[in-house]
This record gives sequence, C-alpha cells and structure tokens, in this order.
Amino acid sequence: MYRLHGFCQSGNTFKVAFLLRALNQPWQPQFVDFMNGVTRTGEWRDTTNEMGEVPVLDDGERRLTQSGVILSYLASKHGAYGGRSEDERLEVLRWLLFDNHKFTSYFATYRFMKAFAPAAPDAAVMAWLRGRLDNSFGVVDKHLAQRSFMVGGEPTIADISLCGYLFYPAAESGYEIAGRFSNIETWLDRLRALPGWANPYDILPGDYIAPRW
Ligand SMILES: N[C@@H](CCC(=O)N[C@@H](CS)C(=O)NCC(=O)O)C(=O)O
Repeated sequence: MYRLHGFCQSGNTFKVAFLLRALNQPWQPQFVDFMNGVTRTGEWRDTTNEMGEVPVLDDGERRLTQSGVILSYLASKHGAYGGRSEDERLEVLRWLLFDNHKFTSYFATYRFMKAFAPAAPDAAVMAWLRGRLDNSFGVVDKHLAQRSFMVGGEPTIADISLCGYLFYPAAESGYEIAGRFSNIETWLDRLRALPGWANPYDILPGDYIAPRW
C-alpha cells in the first residue's frame, strides 16, 4: 500500500491523492504538521525530505518526492494517465514543468499569503504575483480553448498537476477563475467528473483553517 505524506491544504499532495484514486490504488495518508513547522526541522529534512517539502510518497522501500516525479512514476508504473505516445509523454512533461515553475508555484504562494501566512500579505508582492498568475492562467486558458484536456484527447497527469490547487474555495486565494478564464472553468468541470476526483478536504488529513487575510 502506498503511503502519502502531506496535509489537506496542500494542493501538491492533492495531485498525488487524485491520481492514486483515479488509478484505484490503495493508499494511506501520513499527516505532516506543515502549518506548525515540521518540514522546517532538521530531523524531518534528514529523515523524510531534504528539500523540506511535501508531498512525499512511499512505495515500499522506495521514497519519492516532487509531485511531478511522483505523478510520472505512478503513470508509468500503472500504465495510465501518462500519454499514449512518445510525443504525448514529452508534451505531458512540458506542462508539468510549466506547472511547477509558473502555474502551481505562483498560485500556491499567492494563496498561502492570502489564507495562511502569519502576517498580512504585502500588497506590492501580491500585485506582482497576480500579474504572473494572470499570464500563466491566460496561457492555460488559451490552450484549453481547442481541446478538452491538456494533452491528447484524454486526461493525463498534466491535467492532474495543473488542477491541484483549483478545487479549494476561491476565498482562500481571492483569485477568481469564474468569469475570467472560461475554458479553465469548463475543464475543471470535466476533471470533477473523472473517477477518483474528490474535494481535497474530504480525502487529506489535517484540520480546515479559515482564510486569515
Ligand atoms: N515542486 C514541488 C513543490 C512542493 C511544495 O512546494 N510543497 C509545499 C507544500 S504544498 C511545501 O512543502 N513548501 C515548503 C517550502 O516551500 O519551503 C512539488 O511539486 O512537489
């Protein structure tokens, strides 16, 4: 059985949980008390992930980190959601890299500052991040104008990676998708209909925290 280290506010953890459920694989969650600083301790970094990040996936003796690596590993191992040809697999990798650099990373940071940071966010920093987000969301929205899923005609881990933070309440980020990125909106509806989709707060460990700012 897979063991997934993470917590419910973590969309990066959700990506892995969504794929495990879509693949119908048994897994158990391992709660990581991120909000109280566990991943910043030397002990956690020495024993679990030197990068100080979740998600972490244990598959028996094998331990993997970085959601893109984990998604690629699971897609390859179970022969699904990875793309059906070499060209599709490369296209999936292209979007995973874009997601990790410019989509999830900016969105997760923006949402963390707005919802969970110990101090009120700096307006100038938020405005800069919002500009980066508007560009990245525009790129994905335009790509989805011509297709139902990011790569090929079927869902892949590119979709599962990009959507990781987009099912959380809009109030947590204050970043509105509805009415601004219509192709992303309809794509999210398609993803919600996939086997394995669930609300992150229903399947991942930890307590709900109301947005702070
Ligand atoms: N690229 C990494 C990002 C992981 C990540 O940033 N995880 C957050 C929690 S959702 C974290 O552990 N952040 C700690 C930090 O940024 O120091 C992935 O996709 O796994």
